[in-house]
Amino acid sequence: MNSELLDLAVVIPVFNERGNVATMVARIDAALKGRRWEAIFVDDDSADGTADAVREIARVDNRIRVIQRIGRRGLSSACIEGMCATAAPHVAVIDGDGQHDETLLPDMLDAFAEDTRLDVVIGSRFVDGGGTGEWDHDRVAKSALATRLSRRVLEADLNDPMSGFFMIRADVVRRLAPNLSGIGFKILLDIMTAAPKPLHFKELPYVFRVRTEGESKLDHVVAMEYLIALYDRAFGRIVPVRFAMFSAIGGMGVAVHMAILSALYVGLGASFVAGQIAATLGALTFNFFLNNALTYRDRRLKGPKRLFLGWLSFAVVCGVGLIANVGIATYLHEVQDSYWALSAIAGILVGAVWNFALSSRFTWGRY
Ligand SMILES: Nc1nc2c(ncn2[C@@H]2O[C@H](COP(=O)(O)OP(=O)(O)O)[C@@H](O)[C@H]2O)c(=O)[nH]1
Ligand SMILES: [Mg+2]
Repeated sequence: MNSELLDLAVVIPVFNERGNVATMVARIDAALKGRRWEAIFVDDDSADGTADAVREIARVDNRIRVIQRIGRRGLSSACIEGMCATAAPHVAVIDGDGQHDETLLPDMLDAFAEDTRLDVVIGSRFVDGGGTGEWDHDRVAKSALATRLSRRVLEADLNDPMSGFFMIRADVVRRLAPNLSGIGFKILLDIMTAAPKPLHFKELPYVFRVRTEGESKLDHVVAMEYLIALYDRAFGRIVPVRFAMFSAIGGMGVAVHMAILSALYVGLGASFVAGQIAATLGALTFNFFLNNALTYRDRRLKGPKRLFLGWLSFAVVCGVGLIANVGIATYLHEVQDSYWALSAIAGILVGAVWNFALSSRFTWGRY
């Protein structure tokens, strides 16, 4: 390889990592001495000014770039965009918090030179010489379970399919990009399962380091994100994940409604109207908070004022949705009355799609 030519792009997904940016650049620079590389930080408009911290360095070092994404969140999609934004033939993905061992990068590059059939080189915690450093017990157990599940999905003898640290041929990523789900945080698993023919890979050991600056974004959502990614692989094209979650939560809302109504009306002898109003508000509130925590966890509304305004817009959207639901169902029922249940289901479907579309635009549209 001609040493004048750009050989590697290091893609660094970052979210609220301002305090880690300069260290990352210095470490990558030291690790890749003598190689032609560039680093692309992909930031999801972090409030702490991560993107500006990168720009400060980029003004004096043109190997450094930043992609600042507005209105979007997500580790996988950030990595995909970074990987597609370079002319380098190899791209590496590495966390921006220093937990991955950047001194492995030259070995990864050399592996491609040694074996031209290789598509991807993976930094692995679970081969000889690798390790998870000072992980707590809970995290080790969760990760082991997820690793086992993924190995089954993959049907490849890969020891660390959940690794977030790897290097891949850029043309391979670009070819697969249209088929990647881009959801969740397991970009490597996404890439490996999207490939029509199994990719040639090699694992190199490294030890996961302890984070010293900033905080982890993935700890508490790991298990759920993982299930979402599996769902998306299997059914995502038929019913999108978000709509499925929104509808499932809507279904739970019905149960909440009935529970409140029966408690007030049957249990406490309140009037039916009062019970119905209280139950509607209760179910609405339940749905709002659950959707805020799960369906829209990446755009979660926080703070009393935003939560209240969000709740209010959700109530308005669902109120209109209810009118649409009843209107459609009544109309269909008037046209033909033999399939009354179908009329009702059509009304519910229209209402659900309305609520989903409008609330994702107005309630969780901006943050
Ligand atoms: N652009 C972007 N980066 C993210 C997002 N979530 C996490 N990251 C970055 O991905 C890397 C790994 O995340 P981290 O929270 O350290 O995960 P952990 O090491 O598994 O606890 C870090 O550099 C984060 O800043 C996201 O939604 N968007
Ligand atoms: Mg980390």
